[in-house]
Amino acid sequence: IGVKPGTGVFGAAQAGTADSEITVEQFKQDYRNKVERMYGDGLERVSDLDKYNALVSLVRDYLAEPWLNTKEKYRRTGSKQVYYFSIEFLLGRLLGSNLYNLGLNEVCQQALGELGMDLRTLRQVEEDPGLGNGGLGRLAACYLDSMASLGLPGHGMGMRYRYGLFEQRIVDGYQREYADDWLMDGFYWDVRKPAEAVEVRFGGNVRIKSNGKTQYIHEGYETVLAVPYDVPVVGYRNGTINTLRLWSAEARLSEVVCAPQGGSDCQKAVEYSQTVEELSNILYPDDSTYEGKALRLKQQYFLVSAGLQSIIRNYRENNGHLREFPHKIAIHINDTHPVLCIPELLRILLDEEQLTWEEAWNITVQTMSYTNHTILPEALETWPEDLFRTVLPRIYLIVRDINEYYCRSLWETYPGDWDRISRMAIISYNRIHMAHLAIAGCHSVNGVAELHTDILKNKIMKEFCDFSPAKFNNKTNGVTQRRWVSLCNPALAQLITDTIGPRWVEHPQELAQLERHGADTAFQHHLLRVKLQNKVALAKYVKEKHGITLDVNSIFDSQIKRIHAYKRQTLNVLHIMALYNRLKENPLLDIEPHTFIFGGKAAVNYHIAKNTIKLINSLADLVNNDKSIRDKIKVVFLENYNVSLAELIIPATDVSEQIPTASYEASGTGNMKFMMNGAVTIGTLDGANIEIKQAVGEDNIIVFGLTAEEVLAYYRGGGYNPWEVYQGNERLKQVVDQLINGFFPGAGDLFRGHFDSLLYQGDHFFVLKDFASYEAAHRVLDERYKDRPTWLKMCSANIAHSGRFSSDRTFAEYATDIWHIRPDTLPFSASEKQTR
Ligand code: GPU
Repeated sequence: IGVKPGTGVFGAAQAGTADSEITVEQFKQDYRNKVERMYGDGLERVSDLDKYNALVSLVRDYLAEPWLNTKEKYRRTGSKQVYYFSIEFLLGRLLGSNLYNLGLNEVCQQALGELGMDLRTLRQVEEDPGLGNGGLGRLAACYLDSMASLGLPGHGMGMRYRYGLFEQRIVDGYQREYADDWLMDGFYWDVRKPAEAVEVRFGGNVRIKSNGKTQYIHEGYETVLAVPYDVPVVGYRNGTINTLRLWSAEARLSEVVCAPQGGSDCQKAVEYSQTVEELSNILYPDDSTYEGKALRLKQQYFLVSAGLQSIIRNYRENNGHLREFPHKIAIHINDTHPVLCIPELLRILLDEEQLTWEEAWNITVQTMSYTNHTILPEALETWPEDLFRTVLPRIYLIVRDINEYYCRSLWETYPGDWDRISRMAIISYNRIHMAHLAIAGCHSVNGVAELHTDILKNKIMKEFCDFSPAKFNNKTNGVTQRRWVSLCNPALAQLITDTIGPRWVEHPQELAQLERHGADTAFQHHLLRVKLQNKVALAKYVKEKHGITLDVNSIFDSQIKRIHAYKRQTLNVLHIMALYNRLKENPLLDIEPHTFIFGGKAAVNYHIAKNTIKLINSLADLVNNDKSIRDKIKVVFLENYNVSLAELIIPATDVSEQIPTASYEASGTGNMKFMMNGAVTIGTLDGANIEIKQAVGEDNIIVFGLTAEEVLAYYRGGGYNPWEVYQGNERLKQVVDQLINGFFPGAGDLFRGHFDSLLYQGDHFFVLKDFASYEAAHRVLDERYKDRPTWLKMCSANIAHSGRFSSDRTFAEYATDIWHIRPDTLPFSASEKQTR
């Protein structure tokens, strides 16, 4: 099959479509025509935005045929379809990744070059669709890429928020939030499908009608129109184009305007449409916490109901009885946010299909699977029963029935054990426990890294696991090497391909071949050059955006992620302060120059996290302007961290900071992206860090700090005494005191909250406890860095062993273990794929 790099082939004979090739000449012509037809003007006279839009539109034209063919093929073969429901999809920019996956990157680059344009510039015109907060949303996006690239019939169901995650600006060191108006200039990737809109019902009441058979009549409800927008999800050079369906809330205005007798009531109609559209207006900007707001519950039901109705409508068009449903459809619930899929499917099967409870329940459980992403108690969603009943009266009754059914089955195993049953119940103390609902209603429950799954099984969900051990399993997260190496670090991708050939892009486990080259001087030399080039690019950005000059020969040490107490940005800060103090005491101190890079957003109401941002910026001001330390250290906080910024920072980083309090970070995925780009991790034994250590071996990662077991043992014993640690470590005492003693000019009592949490509130996240060990780990790191050949060997080992952290691996595991998609129902068998 003619997949020749550089010729722009996006054909897919293996998927049964015609092979088609776009030459540079063809591309140029198509593009000129496109611009002229869209804007009625010549290429020379339109803006960059117009050029970008025209390019997207052209790419859309090119992928129309394989998109249609993929849909037809799924219909024809009747293969089982997977729907991944997620309240967040953090896609990042799509132009680059779509061109790359279509195999059109080089053609497009060359064609635009010949037209006097630059693809990179146009790629930067694109707004980041920020339809997610962080790890959970980005994971969903990586999975979409892998499903399509593996040729799996897997689709996304999500929300088309009018405003994405807020834009962060730093004003005087503080975070300020601005609306993310990402749709302002239009979004040309998706297709609005008004004909496929469905109605979602809220409020009202349920009347029970009994004539032989009980019927539930939902009345007096309010209807919201759910309109789908389909985004193509392009597989890597395999002709597969899956669909991400994003739902938007709209009002049926015509009905309102016409309703009142004696003239229209436009004012009311407008108000009404605003309240309806509020539903899909904003993404809740919280990470790993939830706010019990009615609007959020409505959003969750809106997504679930719209998504399920459209799946069932489509199923009915192509299949027979709903009894076969679990053989044809798998529904995956990404954390508890879409867990109402369970009662909603039951509602359809019971009320609309008139199935018996047993039948409906079995179909539901066989169809549904659930991933848990955190053990943080504040993230485990529960809803007040009253609110739930008011907003979703019919669903409430169904959840009550599920609760009764589940509790009865618990009773059979644990007769008389009321305590246990009330702890495990779905409804207890007037609250509805969404995780319990998920466990009861799914055939599979998985954690996202081995340690995390162990903690679920042995602690957080122990009683559920004792009751139904077969449901519980682990699926360690992964990230797509296409976006996170090929696209964001093309120089590294080229070096890898030059060294071991191109197969690693589709078979990332082949990266292991790099191991042999790790000690090779020529390879090391190239690796160093690639890193330097990426550092230069980042330094250029930092200079332009923040006016700070970075030393590209310094160690780039990055901690980029949401700001959260458990992720311990504060530990990083205290260590930098201590380093700074040492330099002040001894300006001749022989240390490697360091650049400490931070980025991340804090939830809008998370005050201490917002103050951590101010703390980092205060430290940056102090350090960067102190001539006496002769630029040995620099600190930068990069504003508005998002997917695109990550694509710039990660390839330029030497040291990856993964330092959460052990047991708290379910997996982490940034750790994997850094590793693939040859950064060395300094980290705690938490989440996937543990598996990274297993993969690279202990010489190629620097670990420190308490283990999860130790942390949990301290909690059982009522915590630890931070004062002892503080009194016993001079350097640590100094930096902790500096939080409040005027060290930061003009800060006054700003950082008193941090100080108090460390000393007076028991240092819940063991920052002081882990400090000495963290400092020691940093010294080891510096030693290794000084010995450049050793360091470069460590970097290569990280790249070489990153294959198992590809989301392709994760997804193949989900497909076989959870969704039971057999290889023979795949569009092409594993062996065929090998021989392509
Ligand atoms: N995570 Br719950 C989020 O990003 N947001 C959430 O609301 C919840 C979890 C993260 C975990 O914190 C992180 O450890 C994990 O790697 C990621 O989900 C994907 O599983």
